[in-house]
Amino acid sequence: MNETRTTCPYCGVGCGVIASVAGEEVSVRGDERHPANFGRLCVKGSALGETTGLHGRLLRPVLDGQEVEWGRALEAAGERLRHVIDTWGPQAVAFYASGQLLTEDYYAANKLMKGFIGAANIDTNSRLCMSSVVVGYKRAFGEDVVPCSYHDVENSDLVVLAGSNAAWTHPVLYQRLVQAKRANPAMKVVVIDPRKTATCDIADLHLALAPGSDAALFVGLLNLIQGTDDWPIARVAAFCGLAAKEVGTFYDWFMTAPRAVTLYTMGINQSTSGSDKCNAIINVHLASGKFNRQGCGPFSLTGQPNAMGGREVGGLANQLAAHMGFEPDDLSRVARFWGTERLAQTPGLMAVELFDAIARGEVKAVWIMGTNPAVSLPDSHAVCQALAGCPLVIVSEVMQETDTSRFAHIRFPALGWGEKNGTVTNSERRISRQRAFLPAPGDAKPDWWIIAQVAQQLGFREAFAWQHPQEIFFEHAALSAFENDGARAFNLRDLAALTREEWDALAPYQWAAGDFPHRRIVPVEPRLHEASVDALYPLMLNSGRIRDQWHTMTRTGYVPRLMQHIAEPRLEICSADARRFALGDGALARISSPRGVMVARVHINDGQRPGEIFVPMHWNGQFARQGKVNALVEGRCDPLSGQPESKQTAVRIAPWHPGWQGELYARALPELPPAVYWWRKASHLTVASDSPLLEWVLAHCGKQGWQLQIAQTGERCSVLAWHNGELMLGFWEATARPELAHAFIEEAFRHPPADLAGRHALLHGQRPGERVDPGRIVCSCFSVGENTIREAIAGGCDSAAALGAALRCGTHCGSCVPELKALLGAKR
Ligand SMILES: Nc1nc2c(c(=O)[nH]1)N[C@H]1C(S)=C(S)[C@@H](COP(=O)(O)OP(=O)(O)OC[C@H]3O[C@@H](n4cnc5c(=O)[nH]c(N)nc54)[C@H](O)[C@@H]3O)O[C@H]1N2
Ligand SMILES: Nc1nc2c(c(=O)[nH]1)N[C@H]1C(S)=C(S)[C@@H](COP(=O)(O)OP(=O)(O)OC[C@H]3O[C@@H](n4cnc5c(=O)[nH]c(N)nc54)[C@H](O)[C@@H]3O)O[C@H]1N2
Ligand code: SF4
Ligand SMILES: [Mo]
Repeated sequence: MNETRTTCPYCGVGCGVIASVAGEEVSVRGDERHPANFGRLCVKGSALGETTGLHGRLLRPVLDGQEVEWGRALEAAGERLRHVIDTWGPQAVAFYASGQLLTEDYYAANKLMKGFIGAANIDTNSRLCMSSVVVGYKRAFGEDVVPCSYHDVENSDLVVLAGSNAAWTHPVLYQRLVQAKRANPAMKVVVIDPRKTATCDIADLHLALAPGSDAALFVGLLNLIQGTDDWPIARVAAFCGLAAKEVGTFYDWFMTAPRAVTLYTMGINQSTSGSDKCNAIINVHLASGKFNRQGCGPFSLTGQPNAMGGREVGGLANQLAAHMGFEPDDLSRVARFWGTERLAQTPGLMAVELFDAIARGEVKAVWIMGTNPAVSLPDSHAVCQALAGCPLVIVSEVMQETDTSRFAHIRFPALGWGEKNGTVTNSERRISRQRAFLPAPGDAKPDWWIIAQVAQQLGFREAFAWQHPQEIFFEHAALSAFENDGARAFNLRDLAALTREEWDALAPYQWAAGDFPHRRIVPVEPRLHEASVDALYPLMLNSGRIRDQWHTMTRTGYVPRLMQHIAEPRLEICSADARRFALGDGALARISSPRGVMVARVHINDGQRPGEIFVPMHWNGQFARQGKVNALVEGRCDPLSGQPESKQTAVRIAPWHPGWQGELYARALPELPPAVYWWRKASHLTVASDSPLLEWVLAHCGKQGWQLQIAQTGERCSVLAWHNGELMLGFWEATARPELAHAFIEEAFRHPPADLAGRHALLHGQRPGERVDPGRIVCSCFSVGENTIREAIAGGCDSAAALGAALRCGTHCGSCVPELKALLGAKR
């Protein structure tokens, strides 16, 4: 069996993975030698082997809806881009890239746009994610350099997690923290988040502050450190909606801890004052001296696997390249290095303004690579309209159908994880190799190759003549070192001389952060979010991630194991608000803002503050009808960073009682009539509508000539459709949601029940005999369901460890332990 050391393509922890291929089977395990994870993987990482199949993959170039050869697709892209540039100038072209591209891809895209097309209109989804952080570090240190490493998190006395649900979003780093705290019980953990999240499981203090109020908390702390009194504790507590005592405890701990590290992510960055919040955090570390030594510092965690690589390359519209900006010296240096006379001279359009410019017709051609803006940008109806009206949309994708690729005139099939070859940089500035261990499927090609080919079509031959990603890496490393007398900390001089073999074998490499010679405390005036609730829109909507899904679900949404934990868009709301808005647990609700509407299932959770609800960011048109939260979010941005306020939107909410609810299983899922709401699960669709779907299902089966088995009792009906002894479709519908033995139904599609009794039980959606349905899956690693866990608790298991011993749940990646504890708590 062949084993390949590579890197996980999900979060910014950047875990090392060992992949092995045996026939069609791909299996993965953690790489014990990788310094990010030392062998651990989370649920998503462990399920990587289940994502490498070719289901739904885009395998051929598509031009105006027709599959074509590469030559034709590249020529068309070249001609059409050339036409736009010749007619309207380079400013009419834009690239929208991604922190999930490899460094080599990113470098190629940045060089083509800024260096040769000659405008700086290349922005990326990192604008929605890390751009406030970049402003924060640059203002404080003069350069975008992260001053911490993972071992600082383990070797600290106080770990503050601000706006981070690391237990679900950076799970392996969180598990490292769990272990460190176990080894050193004196270590304290503070979680700052309006919601009580899984991360709070190990918190000694949870500050459930008012949304958007974080800056005051840190400005108050700075006041205390510096002995000034603009923001005394009482003022901070009032601003943040916290008790003065809680604030006081946090300040005490920070002041007395010999070492402290603050981890911060989207609860801080995704804000109209995100840059200031980042500086408010950095300030307390600089002022207290808890900086640039072990166990200390302001540590922004990157979200995507190569968000940091993108920052190194300079792939944002307001950076130039390799930690250089648009100052005259930098412009001259980069122009000489690239050998170009057309280098962009001024910053380009940032994501939200870029799509506004497309809507206004100023940008006439956009090339989207490795991101799904129709889902992930705020105000997604406006984004879709902009794309629908754009004369030239090019999309480089691994998947055939996404909400964004619907608008593409040209689709380029890209290689995906396991097929592509290059480097990524994680949160702690560590460069790791992603290595290919699968053959290129169909006509799919590496992103860098596609970019280089289009560049050649545009006439830029020598500058894009690379034959291998190592050549691009070499150039990138050389640029970082070019005329670098130490003024730029980002310097890969040591890697610029690697041979192809050495680059192939490159072990994880962390670049040095330097000594931070320029340190600045940036004055911050705390501000709240700009979204404001009123009588019409009385609730604040927060959005973010769930444990087992990755962003717009293109890769995780089809993996049954990952769809079990949370299978529908769900709305978390406290019980008082649920009563106030007449919402029952498990019922459906419509959430609306002035921008749009979505439907989600109510999940009552008293870890939500009154007046605030939470909805996952993941669902979209491929997985649900009206399940997309960004349809509601407004495109308000931080003026310095351009990062949108994705975490706060004023909304209203109303129960929706559909007349009918059902579950539809089919070998090939049909397209449903427009009035039906649906949610795609691993194996079937859940449906809801105001009038019954039964007749439509019968007509659909009739058209196929299938044999029908129907049962109707009162308001409940069931349909099985058979063809040549095989089950083709199963449908259950009632006025309330039918309870079914889902695993039994799934089995029946592979092995239909042989006897009559079995078929009868199947028709009623029940398993013959009385085996309990395992219920909602809590532990994805071992597929252990909530009902099974409750049963074990009733049978005497009284701790997470006891449950683990009995059922194995929680014993692999550990991500479900907080939920196990919640179930144990509910019992008591
Ligand atoms: N499972 C999973 N993991 C992921 C990803 C994924 O899609 N799925 N994506 C990756 C990416 S790209 C990113 S950027 C990271 C994001 O990682 P995180 O930032 O940890 O994830 P989020 O869920 O977006 O938001 C974190 C928390 O911010 C809180 N929050 C909201 N408003 C405020 C506020 O005003 N103040 C404070 N203090 N907190 C607030 C939310 O309640 C939420 O719990 O995750 C990475 N890891
Ligand atoms: N409301 C709200 N909105 C948010 C957020 C939030 O918390 N709340 N978070 C924001 C953040 S932090 C982020 S990072 C974004 C993420 O949002 P997106 O970047 O839009 O999400 P992804 O699903 O990761 O999109 C990646 C796309 O690239 C494709 N792809 C995968 N591998 C490759 C490859 O190798 N090459 C190419 N060419 N394509 C590939 C995938 O199929 C997918 O369609 O969402 C942002 N939007
Ligand atoms: S923690 Fe992040 S990098 Fe590590 S296995 Fe999980 S998703 Fe992959
Ligand atoms: Mo992100």
